[in-house]
Amino acid sequence: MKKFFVLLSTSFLVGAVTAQQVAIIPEPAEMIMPRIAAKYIIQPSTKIFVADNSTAKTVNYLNKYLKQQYGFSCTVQKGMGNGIQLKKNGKAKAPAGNYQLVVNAKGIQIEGADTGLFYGIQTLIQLLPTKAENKQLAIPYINIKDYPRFGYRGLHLDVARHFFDLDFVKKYIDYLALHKFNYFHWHLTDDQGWRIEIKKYPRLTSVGGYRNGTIIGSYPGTGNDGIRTGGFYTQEQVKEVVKYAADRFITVIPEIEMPGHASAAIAAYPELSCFPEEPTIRYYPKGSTWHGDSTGKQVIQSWAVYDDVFAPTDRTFKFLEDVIDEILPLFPSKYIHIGGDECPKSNWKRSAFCQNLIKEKGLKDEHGLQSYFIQRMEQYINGKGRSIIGWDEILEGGLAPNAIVMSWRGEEGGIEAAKQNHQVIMTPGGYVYLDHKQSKKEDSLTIGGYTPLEKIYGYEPIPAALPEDKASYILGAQANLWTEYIQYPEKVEYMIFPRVGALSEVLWSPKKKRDWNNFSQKVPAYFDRLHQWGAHYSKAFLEEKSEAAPAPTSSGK
Ligand code: TNX
Repeated sequence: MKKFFVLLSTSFLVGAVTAQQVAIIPEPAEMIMPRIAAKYIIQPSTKIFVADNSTAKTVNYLNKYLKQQYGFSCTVQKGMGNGIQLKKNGKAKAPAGNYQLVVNAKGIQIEGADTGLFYGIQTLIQLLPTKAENKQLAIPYINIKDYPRFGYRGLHLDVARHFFDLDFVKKYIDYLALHKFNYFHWHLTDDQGWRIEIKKYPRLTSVGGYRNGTIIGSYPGTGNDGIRTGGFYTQEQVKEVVKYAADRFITVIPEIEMPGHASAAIAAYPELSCFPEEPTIRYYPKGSTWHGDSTGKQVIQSWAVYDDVFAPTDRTFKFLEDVIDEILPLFPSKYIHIGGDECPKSNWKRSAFCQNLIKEKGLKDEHGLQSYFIQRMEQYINGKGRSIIGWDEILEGGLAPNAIVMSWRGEEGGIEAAKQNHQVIMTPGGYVYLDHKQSKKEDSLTIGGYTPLEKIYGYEPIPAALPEDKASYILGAQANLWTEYIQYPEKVEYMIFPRVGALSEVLWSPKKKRDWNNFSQKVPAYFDRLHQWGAHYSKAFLEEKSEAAPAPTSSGK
């Protein structure tokens, strides 16, 4: 294979046409174009050649894409020939996901193991014009050798603060696939809603799945919309999503929050609280307006963090273990996210039961109790052959022995965990929180923060402060989309695009290939591509640029 490349690089030159003609995001590791701008045409008569049925998932994906976008698909044939040739490598070479794509007079040849072939198709998709001319798709001769830099390339979606239906979740997964992401972190439970059916505890969704209103505007709000809202996914729907993702080589990681962010579960089963008799309204922010019944335990209608957290009782653990028992068969993922973030300790301080437990177990304090909580759940989940992921607060009071840490409060948690030889996924708020605004003059409400495209593009997942021999503990990074201020799908798209494109390059492309100038030149073509996909996106990148240009003076000079 090496020889092949040497040969090509002598007869083909890296042409000046590269940047103009081709705008692939994420940027491939190696890309060579001939000086002569020849093209191969894909049309309805083009055949897709495969060795056997084992590539069916990927072939079907391509044909569905062609049909959806251009109105035709191609016949699949066994064997070799002039057309689109998928060559499946039996044994995957490292790094997983590598592939080679060649376009020449004979057509398109894509070679790789399973995942690699799929990524090759993703690259091919971005070589296609955004519109077909007479059902013809001309693509430039090219030679690409590509592989991902990081093994974990994640995107998260919070469906608890606002619920998004099955169709949109699938669309979101499609967006991940188009950018060569391989993990979808599904934030399924929080104070404002429980979104996954658990058969043993039906009230989790019948009660915990809905709230009677939502604050209006920025926290603590200027009022309450008084609209009952919510929803949940049935286990059958969850299976559908997991399969949909797997067909796109994406693993779905479910997140079940504990011990904090548990108000929706507590509304359904008050006995999970340290103080089952205390009404939720007692914990509600003074500045936020409540709508409807305020007696007893309720699903929260405002944002932020709540003191009414899970009590670390045997009853709670039994409940959580039962939940996990229903979660595990639905999600084949090796990783199960159990939250662990932002758990206020005030109720544990007030609770005689908790104070006794701290003494009985010889724990230092409430942080020790949080650590005990997470470790006990880790043990249970490890016992079922899975690993836990937790937000970086799980470091406080001692890290669970096999836990993977998601570092969100900056890079420090990640650095600390890696130093303790724990695997880490970087999600630092200042760089990869897609709920932050991307323009200084954002026209819709956001949570705050300012993370323009250039900032996320400049993010480096391996912290400079990390000793070199610990770098391999950084599995990759993930962008998070918290949806307090994101009520509908169009806004989800607007918030993630084009920033997801920038992150995909951070995670996929070799470090030395990361070049802001090159990326920013690709942005207009990326906008066309997003438009083709029917996705909404922010044009802040263009606005900020024009803002940076000198303003004309009144004399016109
Ligand atoms: C912090 S990041 C949270 C979320 C909020 C988010 C808003 C994390 C582990 N917890 O509950 O939605 O900030 O940006």
